[in-house]
Amino acid sequence: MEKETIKKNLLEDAKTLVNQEMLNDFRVKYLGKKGIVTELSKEMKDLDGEGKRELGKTIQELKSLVEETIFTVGKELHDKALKERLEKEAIDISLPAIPVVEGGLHPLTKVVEEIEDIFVSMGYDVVEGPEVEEDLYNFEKLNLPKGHPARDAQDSFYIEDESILLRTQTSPVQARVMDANEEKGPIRIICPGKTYRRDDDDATHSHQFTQIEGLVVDETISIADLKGTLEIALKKLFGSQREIRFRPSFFPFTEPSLEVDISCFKCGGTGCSLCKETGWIEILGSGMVHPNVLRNCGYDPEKYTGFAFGLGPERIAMLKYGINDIRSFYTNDFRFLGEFKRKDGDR
Ligand code: 2NL
Repeated sequence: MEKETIKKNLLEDAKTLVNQEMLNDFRVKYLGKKGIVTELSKEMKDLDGEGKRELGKTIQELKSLVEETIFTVGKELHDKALKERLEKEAIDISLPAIPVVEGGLHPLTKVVEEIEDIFVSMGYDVVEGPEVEEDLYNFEKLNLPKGHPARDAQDSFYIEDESILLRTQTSPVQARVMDANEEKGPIRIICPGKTYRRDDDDATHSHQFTQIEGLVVDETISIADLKGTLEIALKKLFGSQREIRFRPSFFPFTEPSLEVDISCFKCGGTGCSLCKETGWIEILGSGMVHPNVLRNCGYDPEKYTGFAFGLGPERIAMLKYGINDIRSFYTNDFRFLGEFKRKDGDR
């Protein structure tokens, strides 16, 4: 075949290629074993000199044409297929989204973490301890010997016999820290956790509740440290405008003991339903660690003094969020728990 005709046909063929299969046939037709260009090269052996060089050039030109066509058309086909696939698989952003059920922190967790953060910022360690406790740590070491009238208010759940029980307060954790401290050196801790008392549940009582207690022990701790620390902590927790009031009280493990009130954060102290028209809200109990407690835990009360305090996160959360039934914290009603998602700029 005349080489000009071959070239003309080749270019005509190139225009008709619309899929990979045709592209393949096209390659075979020209460059295959019995392809047109292959056949043409067989004529080389009958030529010499100028003729050979000219045919060689022609063959090279035809080969390049076939290869370029395959490359260009191949790329076009690939791009077209990709474009079609992308269009077909495109996401319809006008469709309504599938709602994501987002969890949130439990209101008690929020209160506990907020208080932990305040005390950690003042250099306290957070310490946890066992919920199944020995009478020794839950009562004895805390100046509550057997037969002490204050034990009546802290009836517990007993394991096997009365010497092992569910802790009625978090103080045993602090007694354990003091006991275990070999150097009998300074202590600055906050102990949050679950506690248990044998109570009949109602709107304000729960047989299981949460407590946070704090303890500071060192050589020069005075009641001024107690007052200053609690004033700073409570202002951080309830706002710098709050006033703090200390009233004398009694706890078996502290002497003297102080009840701590803040000016009502709802009415500012003028009197309302939240503060029962008193202008004050009772927040925590505190005191100077009783010398017997220090001694029972291996600290010399002549050398060391300390202060301690305890508060109930349920009460704080109820006041803060206007919750009127303590049982709401434990019944896991999603409608209740959902109220606490993403509020007051929390995590
Ligand atoms: C309250 C009162 C209080 C303590 C807890 C404590 C612990 C040790 C030694 C001395 Cl190891 N005291 N804890 C002291 C005073 C009050 O809790 O009303 N809690 C809800």
